Amino acid sequence: MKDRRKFNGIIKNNMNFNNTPIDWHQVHEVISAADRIMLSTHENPDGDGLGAECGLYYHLKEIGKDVRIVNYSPLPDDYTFLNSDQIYECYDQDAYEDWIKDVDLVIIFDVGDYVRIRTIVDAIESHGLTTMNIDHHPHSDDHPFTHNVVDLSAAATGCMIYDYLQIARSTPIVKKSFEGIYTAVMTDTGCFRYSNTDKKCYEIAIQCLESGVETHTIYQSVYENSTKSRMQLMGELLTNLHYELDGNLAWFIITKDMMDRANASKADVEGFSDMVRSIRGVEVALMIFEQNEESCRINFRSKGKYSVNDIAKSLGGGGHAFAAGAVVSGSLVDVKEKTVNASIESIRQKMNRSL
Ligand SMILES: [Mn+2]
Repeated sequence: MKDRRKFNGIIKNNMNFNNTPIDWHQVHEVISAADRIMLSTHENPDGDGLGAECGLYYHLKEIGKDVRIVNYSPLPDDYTFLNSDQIYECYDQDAYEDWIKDVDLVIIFDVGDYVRIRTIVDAIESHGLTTMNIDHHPHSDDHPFTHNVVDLSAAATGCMIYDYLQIARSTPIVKKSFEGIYTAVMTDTGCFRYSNTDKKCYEIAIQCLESGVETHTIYQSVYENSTKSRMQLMGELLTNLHYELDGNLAWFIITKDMMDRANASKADVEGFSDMVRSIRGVEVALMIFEQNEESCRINFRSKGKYSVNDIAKSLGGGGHAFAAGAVVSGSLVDVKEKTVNASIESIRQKMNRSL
């Protein structure tokens, strides 16, 4: 692997703003020096990763960079409104080899964990590409990135792109960038409702409106666009909720059979934990989603009284304090027992402590 400190022939100090005040001018220096730039986000991308990509893409395109957005997963249907210029590409090793090998800088958004860009990691490693992580998830100091730019206080990665564009541009941020940034902020704050919603989110929203973004259309595209499969699945899981600890914890299962019966896709499952968390008295919602016979995806949402990323971490995952998840190997029966027990135990301790 080539020396990570080398960048365009110049030895540079690697940046590591690991939740320390970010000097966006340093970030700007690195981005400015790169010609060919690849933007990427985690598998099964959400509005934040996709929106951050879109926000930066239109800026880099405008200033003449050879920029492409290459993701491991295809664009989810809900976000096609961001893709009128066909900016989102889906990675394929053979098709991209030629372009990727000469990439000067890979900027990865909202990834949480490097491995969540899946096989794109192999391309980065095999060509020794320079990487920049821009994220609001926690990362350890021995992270694998050349440059690390983390702000845990940012409500969305999209807010960080807004910060960057403020210093990078002498002209106002263009509407197409703002459409991405608005999508990022709107989705990661649950439409300006979650506890991470701060003054800056509203400031960004005002800027978006002033630049002509049709915020209601973005809302409808993301939130009023449910498939019938999703509704059928929702009906089934709502009649099978389990409550523990006097209703402080609510959990539910989505089996492969349920998915098949509803003819549902992974995207149809998004947001179910948030919905269950909205029940009165429920502090933590837990979803157990059977992926196959060997593993389940689990997802925690907390109202803010009890942290859940420690539970996710103990099961091999991670995330934010109040929104976390993991992929747990084992049959559904095993994962259910392990996960529900660990959750009950952890939340019980936290409830006792707060008495
Ligand atoms: Mn995010």
